[in-house]
Amino acid sequence: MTENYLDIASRFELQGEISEIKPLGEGFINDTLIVRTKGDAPDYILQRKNKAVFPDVPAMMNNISMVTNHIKAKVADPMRETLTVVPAKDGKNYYRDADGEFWAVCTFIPDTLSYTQADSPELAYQGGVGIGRFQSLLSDFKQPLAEVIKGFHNLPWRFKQWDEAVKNDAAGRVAACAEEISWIESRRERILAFAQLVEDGTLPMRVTHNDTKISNILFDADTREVLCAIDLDTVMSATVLNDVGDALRCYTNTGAEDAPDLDTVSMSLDMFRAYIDGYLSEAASFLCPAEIENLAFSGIYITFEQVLRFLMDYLNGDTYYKIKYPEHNLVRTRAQFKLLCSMEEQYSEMCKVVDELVAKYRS
Ligand code: ADP
Ligand code: GN1
Ligand code: MG
Repeated sequence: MTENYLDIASRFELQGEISEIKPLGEGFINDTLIVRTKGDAPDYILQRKNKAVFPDVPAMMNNISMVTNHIKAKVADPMRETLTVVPAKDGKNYYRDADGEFWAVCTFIPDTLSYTQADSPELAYQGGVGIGRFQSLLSDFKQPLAEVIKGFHNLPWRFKQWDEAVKNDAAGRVAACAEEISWIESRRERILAFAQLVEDGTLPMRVTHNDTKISNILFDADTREVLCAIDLDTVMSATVLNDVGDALRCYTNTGAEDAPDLDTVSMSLDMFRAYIDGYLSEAASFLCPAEIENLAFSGIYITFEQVLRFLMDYLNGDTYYKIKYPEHNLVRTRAQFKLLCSMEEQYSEMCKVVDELVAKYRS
């Protein structure tokens, strides 16, 4: 066990004696560790929050505390149905070390299943239930939430960053990426037209998760049903379509997000149906017509955004996402683009599926 981790963990109000601290999960942004304790004391999740990505960690932790407290007051099992933030010994919900790094702890929820890829429609259905329920539990949350990452799913803002990245060509990769850059440019107008629905208020702001890939949901190991949404760093006020779109990007992909073999990547309409079915089982009652109308398109716009973000990071010299090898962000870009094309090809079928499912829940 690294001495430093033990020292950091000891700054928090933990029960029990620590037996082990080791890395957990596959996140691209934070460093996540599990803190095991002896005997009956709970285990914990210790995270170094990425301060390059989250410029105001205290505001982010405040968002997480407010939202989890709101959920706890409503659910049957408050220790399992949402995260529990563990305070530092000085009472703050984070600890800042001597190097200026920010750390946070939450209670580890035992007897849960966690996935990096959805492998069955049943799981996709449960994932949809999880995010629909998360939004529904927070539908009466009225306190203002900090914008933890400026313009996170705001496409006009992403295009501003994109234009800068292409102009600056920081890593000298623009010339070699002419084809990939054309994928973005040829869709700019269509995507910005959609973003207008957010700008003009046609799509309402609600409390949303904003990072809904399957690894950010826990499932109950006994029942295999969804338990709760975790990784709440990006909880903000936004359109619910960000959550649906990001989840569709993850759950419907027949391959990995970074599959080098593009033949493995496509959008599964069965997984699409299952996810939307689960989501609407919780959300049909509160969604407005404009949200319903754009459920299918949400997969396209968030997958487009992810192509842009991976490629932009590659052009910037890999400064944002953790990478495992030098061309990783380019491989991710190409795999996500293949998924985007598959969604575009199946768009009319996706719309039909949404219509059928809306009829099921609204009849
Ligand atoms: P990252 O920012 O690294 O993605 P996450 O908060 O998503 O971090 O955690 C990484 C993984 O750790 C999750 O996918 C899940 O498997 C596990 N995990 C995180 N928090 C908990 C928790 N409170 N209880 C049980 N498992 C958890
Ligand atoms: C990041 O933190 P993690 O690994 O759950 C990213 C998401 C991307 C995702 C791509 C704060 O999620 O927006 O969609 O990688 N999170 C942040 O897998 O940028
Ligand atoms: Mg995560």
